[in-house]
Amino acid sequence: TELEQALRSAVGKEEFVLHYQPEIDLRSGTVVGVEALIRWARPGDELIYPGRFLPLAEETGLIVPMTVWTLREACRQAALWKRDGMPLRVAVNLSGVLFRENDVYQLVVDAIMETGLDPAFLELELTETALIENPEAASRQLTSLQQMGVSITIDDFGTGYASLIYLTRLPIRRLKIDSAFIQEIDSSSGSRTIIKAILALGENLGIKVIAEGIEREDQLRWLEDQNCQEAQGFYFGRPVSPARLRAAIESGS
Ligand code: G
Ligand code: G
Ligand code: MN
Ligand code: NA
Repeated sequence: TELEQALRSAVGKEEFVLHYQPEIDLRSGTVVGVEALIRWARPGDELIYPGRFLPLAEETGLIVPMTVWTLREACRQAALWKRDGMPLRVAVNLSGVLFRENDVYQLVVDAIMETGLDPAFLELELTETALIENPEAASRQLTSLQQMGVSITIDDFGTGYASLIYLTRLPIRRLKIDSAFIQEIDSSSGSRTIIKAILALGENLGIKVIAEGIEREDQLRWLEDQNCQEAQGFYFGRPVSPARLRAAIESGS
Protein backbone atom coordinates (compact mmCIF):
# COMPACT_ATOMS: atom_id res chain seq x y z
CA THR A 1 0.00 0.00 0.00
CA GLU A 2 0.91 3.66 -0.28
CA LEU A 3 1.32 4.09 3.47
CA GLU A 4 3.57 1.04 3.63
CA GLN A 5 5.83 2.41 0.88
CA ALA A 6 5.97 5.79 2.58
CA LEU A 7 6.82 4.18 5.91
CA ARG A 8 9.48 1.96 4.35
CA SER A 9 11.09 5.01 2.79
CA ALA A 10 10.85 6.91 6.11
CA VAL A 11 12.65 4.08 7.88
CA GLY A 12 15.41 4.15 5.26
CA LYS A 13 15.80 7.92 5.64
CA GLU A 14 15.33 7.87 9.43
CA GLU A 15 12.51 10.41 9.20
CA PHE A 16 11.55 10.08 12.85
CA VAL A 17 11.97 12.08 16.02
CA LEU A 18 11.67 11.11 19.65
CA HIS A 19 9.74 13.18 22.13
CA TYR A 20 10.37 12.73 25.83
CA GLN A 21 7.83 12.85 28.64
CA PRO A 22 9.07 13.43 32.21
CA GLU A 23 8.76 10.87 34.99
CA ILE A 24 8.68 12.45 38.45
CA ASP A 25 9.93 11.20 41.80
CA LEU A 26 7.16 12.47 44.06
CA ARG A 27 9.26 12.68 47.24
CA SER A 28 11.88 14.97 45.72
CA GLY A 29 9.60 16.49 43.09
CA THR A 30 12.33 16.08 40.50
CA VAL A 31 12.40 14.57 37.03
CA VAL A 32 14.30 11.29 37.32
CA GLY A 33 13.52 9.80 33.96
CA VAL A 34 11.78 10.26 30.65
CA GLU A 35 9.75 8.04 28.34
CA ALA A 36 10.81 8.19 24.69
CA LEU A 37 7.85 8.34 22.29
CA ILE A 38 8.37 8.09 18.53
CA ARG A 39 6.85 10.46 15.97
CA TRP A 40 7.11 10.29 12.19
CA ALA A 41 8.48 13.59 10.88
CA ARG A 42 7.16 13.44 7.34
CA PRO A 43 8.62 16.31 5.30
CA GLY A 44 6.00 18.97 4.66
CA ASP A 45 3.55 17.35 7.05
CA GLU A 46 2.69 17.62 10.72
CA LEU A 47 4.23 15.08 13.06
CA ILE A 48 2.47 11.73 12.75
CA TYR A 49 1.70 9.90 16.00
CA PRO A 50 2.47 6.21 16.51
CA GLY A 51 -1.18 5.16 16.55
CA ARG A 52 -1.19 5.84 12.79
CA PHE A 53 1.87 3.76 11.85
CA LEU A 54 2.87 1.31 14.60
CA PRO A 55 0.29 -1.35 13.70
CA LEU A 56 1.52 -1.29 10.08
CA ALA A 57 5.14 -1.31 11.24
CA GLU A 58 4.40 -4.42 13.30
CA GLU A 59 2.58 -6.16 10.44
CA THR A 60 5.31 -5.49 7.90
CA GLY A 61 8.33 -6.08 10.10
CA LEU A 62 9.41 -2.45 9.70
CA ILE A 63 9.18 -2.30 13.49
CA VAL A 64 12.61 -3.99 13.63
CA PRO A 65 14.70 -1.31 11.85
CA MET A 66 12.49 1.33 13.48
CA THR A 67 13.34 -0.04 16.92
CA VAL A 68 17.04 -0.22 16.05
CA TRP A 69 16.82 3.51 15.27
CA THR A 70 14.75 4.31 18.39
CA LEU A 71 17.07 2.48 20.76
CA ARG A 72 20.16 4.10 19.31
CA GLU A 73 18.62 7.59 19.29
CA ALA A 74 17.28 7.31 22.87
CA CYS A 75 20.63 6.00 24.15
CA ARG A 76 22.52 8.69 22.25
CA GLN A 77 20.32 11.39 23.77
CA ALA A 78 20.59 9.99 27.30
CA ALA A 79 24.39 9.76 27.01
CA LEU A 80 24.46 13.38 25.81
CA TRP A 81 22.25 14.57 28.68
CA LYS A 82 24.43 12.77 31.17
CA ARG A 83 27.58 14.30 29.73
CA ASP A 84 25.93 17.75 29.88
CA GLY A 85 25.05 17.43 33.56
CA MET A 86 21.42 16.31 33.18
CA PRO A 87 21.47 12.60 34.04
CA LEU A 88 18.09 11.10 33.14
CA ARG A 89 17.03 7.47 32.79
CA VAL A 90 15.39 6.95 29.41
CA ALA A 91 12.55 4.45 28.87
CA VAL A 92 12.03 2.90 25.42
CA ASN A 93 8.82 1.05 24.50
CA LEU A 94 9.42 -2.36 22.93
CA SER A 95 6.80 -4.10 20.81
CA GLY A 96 6.14 -7.75 21.67
CA VAL A 97 6.46 -8.58 17.98
CA LEU A 98 10.22 -8.11 18.33
CA PHE A 99 10.60 -11.23 20.45
CA ARG A 100 9.15 -13.47 17.72
CA GLU A 101 12.23 -13.56 15.52
CA ASN A 102 14.77 -11.16 16.89
CA ASP A 103 17.52 -11.15 19.43
CA VAL A 104 16.29 -8.22 21.48
CA TYR A 105 19.27 -8.63 23.79
CA GLN A 106 21.64 -8.00 20.87
CA LEU A 107 19.61 -5.03 19.56
CA VAL A 108 19.85 -3.36 22.95
CA VAL A 109 23.51 -4.21 23.52
CA ASP A 110 24.39 -2.77 20.10
CA ALA A 111 22.68 0.53 20.97
CA ILE A 112 24.48 0.71 24.31
CA MET A 113 27.87 -0.07 22.75
CA GLU A 114 27.45 2.39 19.88
CA THR A 115 26.48 5.26 22.16
CA GLY A 116 28.51 4.47 25.26
CA LEU A 117 25.47 4.91 27.51
CA ASP A 118 25.73 3.53 31.04
CA PRO A 119 23.13 0.68 30.88
CA ALA A 120 21.76 1.79 34.26
CA PHE A 121 20.26 4.76 32.41
CA LEU A 122 18.24 2.60 30.04
CA GLU A 123 14.82 1.20 30.81
CA LEU A 124 12.71 -1.02 28.55
CA GLU A 125 8.89 -0.89 28.65
CA LEU A 126 6.95 -4.00 27.70
CA THR A 127 3.28 -4.82 28.03
CA GLU A 128 2.05 -7.94 29.80
CA THR A 129 0.71 -9.18 26.48
CA ALA A 130 4.12 -8.75 24.84
CA LEU A 131 5.66 -10.92 27.54
CA ILE A 132 3.23 -13.82 27.34
CA GLU A 133 3.50 -14.07 23.54
CA ASN A 134 7.04 -15.49 23.75
CA PRO A 135 7.71 -16.13 27.42
CA GLU A 136 10.91 -18.19 27.09
CA ALA A 137 12.64 -15.89 24.62
CA ALA A 138 11.55 -12.81 26.57
CA SER A 139 12.68 -14.26 29.87
CA ARG A 140 16.13 -15.26 28.61
CA GLN A 141 16.81 -11.99 26.82
CA LEU A 142 15.45 -9.74 29.54
CA THR A 143 17.39 -11.55 32.25
CA SER A 144 20.63 -11.02 30.33
CA LEU A 145 19.81 -7.33 29.91
CA GLN A 146 18.97 -6.92 33.57
CA GLN A 147 22.33 -8.47 34.46
CA MET A 148 23.98 -5.71 32.42
CA GLY A 149 22.14 -3.08 34.45
CA VAL A 150 19.22 -2.31 32.10
CA SER A 151 15.86 -2.12 33.91
CA ILE A 152 12.58 -3.62 32.78
CA THR A 153 9.16 -2.02 33.25
CA ILE A 154 5.73 -3.51 32.68
CA ASP A 155 3.73 -0.90 30.77
CA ASP A 156 -0.06 -0.47 30.93
CA PHE A 157 -0.05 -2.69 34.01
CA GLY A 158 -3.42 -4.14 34.90
CA THR A 159 -4.90 -4.18 31.40
CA GLY A 160 -3.12 -7.12 29.74
CA TYR A 161 -3.79 -10.81 29.68
CA ALA A 162 -0.87 -12.14 31.68
CA SER A 163 -1.04 -14.03 34.92
CA LEU A 164 0.89 -12.57 37.82
CA ILE A 165 3.39 -15.41 38.08
CA TYR A 166 5.77 -13.67 35.66
CA LEU A 167 6.33 -10.95 38.27
CA THR A 168 8.40 -13.44 40.26
CA ARG A 169 10.00 -15.15 37.24
CA LEU A 170 11.15 -12.11 35.28
CA PRO A 171 13.54 -9.38 36.41
CA ILE A 172 10.88 -6.67 36.66
CA ARG A 173 12.05 -3.39 38.17
CA ARG A 174 8.93 -1.25 37.79
CA LEU A 175 5.17 -1.45 37.13
CA LYS A 176 3.52 1.39 35.26
CA ILE A 177 -0.12 1.58 36.33
CA ASP A 178 -2.30 2.05 33.27
CA SER A 179 -3.77 5.52 32.87
CA ALA A 180 -7.30 4.07 32.67
CA PHE A 181 -7.20 3.47 36.44
CA ILE A 182 -5.80 6.95 37.14
CA GLN A 183 -8.52 8.62 35.07
CA GLU A 184 -11.18 6.97 37.24
CA ILE A 185 -9.75 7.85 40.65
CA ASP A 186 -12.56 10.34 41.30
CA SER A 187 -15.35 8.21 39.87
CA SER A 188 -14.66 4.52 40.51
CA SER A 189 -14.03 2.91 43.87
CA GLY A 190 -13.06 -0.21 41.92
CA SER A 191 -10.22 1.64 40.20
CA ARG A 192 -9.09 3.13 43.52
CA THR A 193 -9.02 -0.36 45.03
CA ILE A 194 -7.00 -1.73 42.13
CA ILE A 195 -4.45 1.10 42.34
CA LYS A 196 -4.02 0.46 46.09
CA ALA A 197 -3.58 -3.25 45.40
CA ILE A 198 -0.92 -2.60 42.73
CA LEU A 199 0.96 -0.28 45.10
CA ALA A 200 0.86 -2.97 47.82
CA LEU A 201 1.93 -5.66 45.34
CA GLY A 202 4.92 -3.57 44.30
CA GLU A 203 5.84 -2.74 47.86
CA ASN A 204 5.75 -6.38 48.92
CA LEU A 205 7.59 -7.71 45.88
CA GLY A 206 10.22 -4.98 45.94
CA ILE A 207 9.10 -3.64 42.55
CA LYS A 208 8.76 0.11 41.99
CA VAL A 209 5.40 1.48 40.87
CA ILE A 210 4.78 4.51 38.66
CA ALA A 211 1.34 5.97 37.95
CA GLU A 212 0.78 7.29 34.43
CA GLY A 213 -1.79 9.58 32.87
CA ILE A 214 -2.03 12.09 35.73
CA GLU A 215 -3.76 15.18 34.42
CA ARG A 216 -5.05 16.89 37.55
CA GLU A 217 -3.97 17.94 41.00
CA ASP A 218 -6.73 15.93 42.76
CA GLN A 219 -5.45 12.72 41.14
CA LEU A 220 -1.91 13.51 42.29
CA ARG A 221 -3.04 14.30 45.86
CA TRP A 222 -4.90 11.01 46.15
CA LEU A 223 -1.91 9.06 44.80
CA GLU A 224 0.41 10.82 47.25
CA ASP A 225 -1.96 9.87 50.08
CA GLN A 226 -1.53 6.24 49.00
CA ASN A 227 2.25 6.63 49.13
CA CYS A 228 2.70 6.39 45.38
CA GLN A 229 6.29 7.42 44.71
CA GLU A 230 6.57 8.00 40.97
CA ALA A 231 4.28 9.67 38.46
CA GLN A 232 3.94 10.70 34.83
CA GLY A 233 1.26 12.61 32.95
CA PHE A 234 0.22 15.84 31.27
CA TYR A 235 -0.07 17.45 34.74
CA PHE A 236 3.75 17.32 34.96
CA GLY A 237 4.53 17.63 31.28
CA ARG A 238 3.63 16.45 27.82
CA PRO A 239 6.03 14.57 25.57
CA VAL A 240 8.30 17.25 24.04
CA SER A 241 11.48 17.66 22.00
CA PRO A 242 14.84 17.36 23.78
CA ALA A 243 15.29 21.16 23.60
CA ARG A 244 11.93 21.86 25.24
CA LEU A 245 12.51 19.17 27.86
CA ARG A 246 15.81 20.73 28.87
CA ALA A 247 14.23 24.21 29.03
CA ALA A 248 11.40 22.89 31.23
CA ILE A 249 13.78 21.10 33.59
CA GLU A 250 16.11 24.08 33.84
CA SER A 251 13.24 26.45 34.61
CA GLY A 252 12.15 23.99 37.30
CA SER A 253 8.66 23.33 35.94
O1 G B 1 2.32 9.66 22.74
P1 G B 1 1.76 8.51 22.13
O2 G B 1 0.70 8.84 21.09
O3 G B 1 3.09 8.67 21.52
O4 G B 1 2.06 6.96 22.04
C1 G B 1 1.10 6.06 21.58
C2 G B 1 1.55 4.63 21.74
O5 G B 1 2.69 4.37 20.94
C3 G B 1 1.89 4.21 23.15
O6 G B 1 1.23 2.97 23.39
C4 G B 1 3.37 3.99 23.12
O7 G B 1 3.75 2.93 23.97
C5 G B 1 3.61 3.62 21.67
N1 G B 1 4.97 4.00 21.29
C6 G B 1 5.49 5.24 21.26
N2 G B 1 6.78 5.21 20.84
C7 G B 1 7.06 3.90 20.60
C8 G B 1 8.23 3.21 20.14
O8 G B 1 9.29 3.79 19.90
N3 G B 1 8.13 1.86 20.00
C9 G B 1 7.00 1.18 20.30
N4 G B 1 6.98 -0.14 20.11
N5 G B 1 5.88 1.79 20.72
C10 G B 1 5.91 3.13 20.89
O1 G C 1 1.17 2.90 25.97
P1 G C 1 2.08 3.88 26.61
O2 G C 1 1.85 3.97 28.06
O3 G C 1 3.50 3.71 26.27
O4 G C 1 1.71 5.29 26.00
C1 G C 1 1.89 6.49 26.59
C2 G C 1 0.85 7.34 25.91
O5 G C 1 0.13 8.08 26.90
C3 G C 1 1.44 8.34 24.96
O6 G C 1 0.54 8.40 23.89
C4 G C 1 1.38 9.63 25.75
O7 G C 1 1.34 10.77 24.92
C5 G C 1 0.09 9.43 26.52
N1 G C 1 -0.03 10.21 27.76
C6 G C 1 0.95 10.50 28.63
N2 G C 1 0.47 11.22 29.68
C7 G C 1 -0.85 11.38 29.46
C8 G C 1 -1.91 12.03 30.18
O8 G C 1 -1.73 12.62 31.24
N3 G C 1 -3.16 11.96 29.62
C9 G C 1 -3.40 11.32 28.45
N4 G C 1 -4.66 11.34 27.98
N5 G C 1 -2.44 10.68 27.75
C10 G C 1 -1.18 10.72 28.23
MN1 MN D 1 4.95 3.35 27.61
NA1 NA E 1 1.44 2.77 29.61
